[in-house]
Amino acid sequence: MYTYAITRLPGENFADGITTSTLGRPAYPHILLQHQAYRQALQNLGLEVILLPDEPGYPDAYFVEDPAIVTPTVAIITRPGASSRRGEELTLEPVLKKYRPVVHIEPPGTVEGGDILMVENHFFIGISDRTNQQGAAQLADFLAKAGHTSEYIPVAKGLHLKSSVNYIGHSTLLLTQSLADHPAWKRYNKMLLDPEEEYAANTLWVNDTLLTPRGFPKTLSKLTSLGMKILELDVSEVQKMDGGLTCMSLRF
Ligand code: CIR
Repeated sequence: MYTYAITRLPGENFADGITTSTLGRPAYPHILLQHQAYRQALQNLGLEVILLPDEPGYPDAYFVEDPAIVTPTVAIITRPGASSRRGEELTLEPVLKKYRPVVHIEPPGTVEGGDILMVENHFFIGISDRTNQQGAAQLADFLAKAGHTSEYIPVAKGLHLKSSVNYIGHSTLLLTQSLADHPAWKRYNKMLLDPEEEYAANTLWVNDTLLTPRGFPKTLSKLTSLGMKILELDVSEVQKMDGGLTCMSLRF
């Protein structure tokens, strides 16, 4: 069960962040409403939601999942592979220090939290354009010292590992068909996404409720079959910036 969620307000210039999406330029008033609904959903699930002010120099900084990884015993400040995102951690670190001892990924390592999938005591570390081998090795070392196991997964498609696979509780992973055959998932039940609904891989399991992006009916019906509580959230403006539900909070 999670107790806290750290979030950050999107800034007025959030549309200047990095994106590969062709869905169009997102609108500030809309993302503010979507972010507010997201925070409210987390609060309704019993989390204390900490809201940090926007960071005008860092238009992607509301994707707080990337500059840090929080485990039950330690917070790891990452070193994002996207150089424009280095520095987002400066105002995050003092907040994390209130809850956890803090350690750092050092150059030449790069890691972004979107590549890190925690499944109970085990961590899957995506090796991607944003997370390199040196960063992954440093992270694996920190995790081992904290009593966790980990393994590496190559990310061939999508921005981050969690763009394609997420844990939805009850020993089940929600993942794209292209990732499905990887031997790493053999211990888990697999729910495969329809090829035109791959964005819905970024579904967030919080305190036994699934937060899933609105607009993916096939995924919704598959998730419904699990019998868990499900909440659909509109994240259209977040999707336009290559982000999703997991990216906008650090949960611990
Ligand atoms: C970026 O490209 O870095 C941001 N526009 C999106 C980051 C999304 N974060 C995530 O999936 N964890």
